[in-house]
Amino acid sequence: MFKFLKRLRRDKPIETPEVIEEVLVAEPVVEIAPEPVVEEVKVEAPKPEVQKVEKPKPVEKPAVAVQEVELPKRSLGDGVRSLFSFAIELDDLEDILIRADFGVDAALEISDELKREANRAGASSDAELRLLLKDLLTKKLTRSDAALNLSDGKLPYVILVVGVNGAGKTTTIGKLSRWLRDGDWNVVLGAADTFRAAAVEQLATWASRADAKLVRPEKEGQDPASVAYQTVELALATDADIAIIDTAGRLQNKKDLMDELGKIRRAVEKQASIAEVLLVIDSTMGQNALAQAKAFAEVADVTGIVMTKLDGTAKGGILYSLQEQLDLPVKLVGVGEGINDFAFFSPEEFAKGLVAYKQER
Ligand SMILES: Nc1nc2c(ncn2[C@@H]2O[C@H](COP(=O)(O)OP(=O)(O)OP(=O)(O)O)[C@@H](O)[C@H]2O)c(=O)[nH]1
Ligand SMILES: [Mg+2]
Repeated sequence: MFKFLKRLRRDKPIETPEVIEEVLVAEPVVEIAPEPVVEEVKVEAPKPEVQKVEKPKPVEKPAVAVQEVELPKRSLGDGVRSLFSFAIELDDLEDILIRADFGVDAALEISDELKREANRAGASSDAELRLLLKDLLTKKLTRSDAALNLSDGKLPYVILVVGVNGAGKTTTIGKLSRWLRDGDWNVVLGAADTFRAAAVEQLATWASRADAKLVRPEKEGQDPASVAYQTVELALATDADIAIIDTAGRLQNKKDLMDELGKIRRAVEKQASIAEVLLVIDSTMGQNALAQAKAFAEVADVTGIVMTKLDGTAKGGILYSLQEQLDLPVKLVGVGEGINDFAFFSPEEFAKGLVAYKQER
């Protein structure tokens, strides 16, 4: 399980000791005062003369005390549909993987590797092949950068959530917020999808279900960047651990998208750094998902992928293609519409689901 750092709450006892392995107070951060900046100002007439001006030293912020926590366990459960309702045949494997959207090259590579492994291990029964395939997929899907970047202690962590219409951004934000609240994180949400009143209301509903604070636009069509700014402002003012910003999915073209996300990013960065830009992808979109993801990855400095609706597709291989072709980690997955239908991406659980591997086989 991943370990994260959130703000140490001094005002109340820690209520869920089972998820908190140890409480650490961060080493006091030694902030090195910058060298005084010297500005040269030219004074005109009569003789040119140089005057030295010292800028005031920036006020040093006290280090935030943080504690190391795990987040409550959520599992993919039965959310991943198996590719094999029948015995695995090595000769059919490549076709099955192609049909499940693994992509032609990956399908060939995986099926060749499985054949070699099976030969080497003398494996031929269905149970043996399932185990080997599960292990092979797990190995290929495992990356060292799959954890959310919530560990550098630079609070509040700011997460931008991007993706096309209907991908599942708002739903994912609701699920993620609830999960963080369950781990006693303080969460602020920003409704930067400002052009549809319904979008704001949808996020408001999730905010109340998740017990998160919400920053809404003061009027319809307010500049999304100003909502993002106010969201971070509220997070700072209320000592929140995390600010999550919902963005619009329906921009006309790449340039509009780039401009809007760029503005939001700059507004956030006036007060905090951006911990994650999560790209939400609907896994039922098949190969279209790949094209969308590439377009977003080009303009949005994406740091991780959220694959939603894995429960609604028998083509889970799209996750594999995306991770491979974009060289970006899948960090979170959605496996239903409910508030708990959501998990960190676990390559092993995912591979088990695809292969219908059960321990007791
Ligand atoms: N089955 C299933 N449905 C999901 C999942 N995630 C989201 N949905 C559904 O997908 C639909 C769209 O989700 P939203 O969260 O509104 O998507 P969005 O990206 O915010 O859409 P816009 O605000 O229009 O850009 C809703 O009906 C959700 O309930 C999932 O993991 N599984
Ligand atoms: Mg939305």
